Parts: sequence; structure tokens; C-alpha cells
Amino acid sequence: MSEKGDIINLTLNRDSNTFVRVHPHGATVIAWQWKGKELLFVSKQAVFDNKKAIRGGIPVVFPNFGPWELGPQHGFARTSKWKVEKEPVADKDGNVTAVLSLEDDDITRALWDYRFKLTYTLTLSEDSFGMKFQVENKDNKPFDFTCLLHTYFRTSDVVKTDVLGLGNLQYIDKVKGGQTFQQVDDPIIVEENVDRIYLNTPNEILIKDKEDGTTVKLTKDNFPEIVLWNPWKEKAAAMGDFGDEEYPNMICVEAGYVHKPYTLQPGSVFEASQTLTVV
Ligand code: TA6
Repeated sequence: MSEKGDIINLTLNRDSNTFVRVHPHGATVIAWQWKGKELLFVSKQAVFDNKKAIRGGIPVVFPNFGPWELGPQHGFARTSKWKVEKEPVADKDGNVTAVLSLEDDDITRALWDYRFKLTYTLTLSEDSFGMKFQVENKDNKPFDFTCLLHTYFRTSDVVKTDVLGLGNLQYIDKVKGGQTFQQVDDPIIVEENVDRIYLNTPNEILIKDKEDGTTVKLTKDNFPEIVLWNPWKEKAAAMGDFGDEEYPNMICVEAGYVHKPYTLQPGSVFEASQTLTVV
């Protein structure tokens, strides 16, 4: 744990050039440096007041993806203070693991009256970064939820970045009134405001930055959907915590269980994971 003011970030150090930094506010991963190269996007205007969701990195979305009649958009997990359950520890191969958790409290129960525990296990290896997300129903009644890892990938230039693996899939287009379309092109190149939920997606997606030659493979399990988002110029300018000229330098490729709620029975555990690997 490193401390600057009252901000205590968790750092998983594989070596001086490969590390992950996690902010306990929302258990938001705010950096993944791989051999000295930052692979995630965090806005220069991001707010770190321990209240607002951090604009960038990997916010954790739970118990609701999108607008929520019970509380804040994307739920309360990304704006709650998580506990460090296990400090970073390196194994014999130098791979570092840490565990963060979030349990219900008066604030969450006032919005969503269920007992739960989220456990978020992070593992950093030489070329990959894994996230395992578990939801335990600690209540005596079932509850429904949706969840997602809202990953902001850094891009040299989004119009020179291929997203591969979503061809021929159906997607819900939130820019076009929620209508459903079929994806024709593969790879996808984002050249406008895009906000799509791809359905029944394969468990391997590639994000290929053709300008600097870095390709990240997103491998996932039990996250059936992929959300693709770039605000583009107009929506970027409308966000106070997002620089007007930053939209070319990011693409959100988000693994989630969002199209239909998951019903978790009392005492049961939901588990999903994503691993990002530089290939
Ligand atoms: O994941 C895409 C999305 O749902 C977009 O609709 C946009 O709202 C984005 O999330 C960011 O949401 P936020 O609440 O962080 O501003």
C-alpha cells in the first residue's frame, strides 16, 4: 500500500516496469503498466474525491449496468470504498495476487436491501493481468443483478485501433434508440460515438493498436456480453471529467453480464473473470 495524502492505492509490483495500481474507491484499477507502457486510459480530468466514479481504468459495475431506478447509474460498487482482503503477494514465479472485497452496509442496503459480498481477485503476471469477480448472496432471499468490468483501453488513435472478434454478432445500439443490428465488419474500427451491447460474444476479443503495434487479448469467462463505447467529440465535451480532446486515446471494451439479470440464490456464488494479455 502506498500513501499520498489520504489516498491509499494498492500496487501489484511484478517489477519496476510492470505493475498494476488499484484505488480502493470502487476497487478501480487505475493503471496497468506492461514493460513501462501504460495500457489503460484514465482521463486527465478524472476526479479522485472518493465520491465520483473514477473516469477511466477499470471501474466495477454492480449491481446494475446502466441507468438504475434504485440508485446511481452503473450501481454503487464503483463508488464504494472496498476493503483490501489480501495484500499483494508474489508467488515463486513472481506473479502477484491481491484480493479486495465489498460487503453490504447501511448505505447499500438503503438502496438495495440485500446482504452480499463481492470478492475481486487480481493477478498480475509478466504479460497478463487477470481479474476474478465473485458475488456471494449472503441473504436469505434470492437477488437479481447485472455486472461488468468497465475497461478503458488506451489507444494511440482509436481510428487506427482494430477490435476483433465481434463479427456477425447481434448488438443493441444505444446510439440508435436501443435497436438491434447485426455486426457486419470484423475488425470494428470506431470512427464516431459508439455505445453498443454485443450479445452471445466469444470468450476471446483482440484490441489491436495498429499505430504502436500493441495487441491486447481479452479472454473472459461467464461474461456473455461485450459493451463497446467511445463518447466521441460531442459527448466527450459534455463530460466534465473527460478531456475534450481525449476521445481518440481510448476505447471501452467491457466484459459483462448485462443483457439479462442474473438471479443468485441464497448462499450461492456467481463467478466471472477476464484476463488481459499482451500478445
Ligand atoms: O459502458 C458504456 C456506458 O454505459 C455508456 O452508455 C456511458 O454512459 C458510459 O457507460 C459511461 O457511463 P458513466 O456513468 O461512467 O458516465
